[in-house]
Amino acid sequence: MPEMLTIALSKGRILEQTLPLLRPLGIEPLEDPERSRNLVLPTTDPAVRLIIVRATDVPTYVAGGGADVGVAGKDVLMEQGGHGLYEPIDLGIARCRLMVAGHPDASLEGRRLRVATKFVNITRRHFAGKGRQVDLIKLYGSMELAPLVGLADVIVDLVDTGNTLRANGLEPLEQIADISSRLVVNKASMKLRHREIKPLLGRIADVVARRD
Ligand code: PRT
Ligand code: MG
Repeated sequence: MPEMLTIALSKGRILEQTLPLLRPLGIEPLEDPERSRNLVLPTTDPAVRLIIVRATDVPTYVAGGGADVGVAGKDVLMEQGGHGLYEPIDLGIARCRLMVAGHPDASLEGRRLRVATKFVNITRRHFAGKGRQVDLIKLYGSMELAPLVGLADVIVDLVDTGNTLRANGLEPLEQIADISSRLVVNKASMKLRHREIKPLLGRIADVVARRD
């Protein structure tokens, strides 16, 4: 039997929105991934299995050969650098925007800004590009809290509906990037397993194109 093709996905919106792209290819998990405790899930295609990892770990698994293919947010790829990966398809799923946000009266000009975020690399680059030095405050979640309690002047976070910001009295101040999820491919797999991966990419690209 040829080696299994392994696809790395994360629970939540990426899994939810990727499964409909794989279904037309005859790839469906044999058990409910959101409920199963198994981290390796066989699919209806005996040559394909899914592995379930943290969203921020998808690039690491794929670059390191733990998976041949994966789905990762562009935010994660921008933050981590996307080294050792091909990024051939914009899947157009899990869309959102990466924004600077703060109190409506927060000024981005003037004195040195304190910026709370989990995206420290993106944030440093963004402000450096505007010739601004900022004090970065690395957080792992609940960024919206930081300006409320005076820990930071502004935050850099993902925004979809804007409800989370509004609920905390914050608003978007500046857009950094449009975000969607990308199909990423291990570089060695692309070469060595070209005969399996090339058609898979083609069929996924077709499903994505038919949706727009
Ligand atoms: O949640 P966990 O800590 O396990 O990991 P994760 O947050 O990295 O994973 P997940 O599944 O939440 O996000 C995976 C990917 O989905 C991200 O890397 C983005 O590319 C994409 N995505 C799309 C989003 C959102 N939309 C989004 N709205 N990721 C997070 N959010 C959060 C945002 O951080 C904020 O807390 O939702 C909140 C804002 O939403 P609105 O609708 O209130 O504006
Ligand atoms: Mg999350």
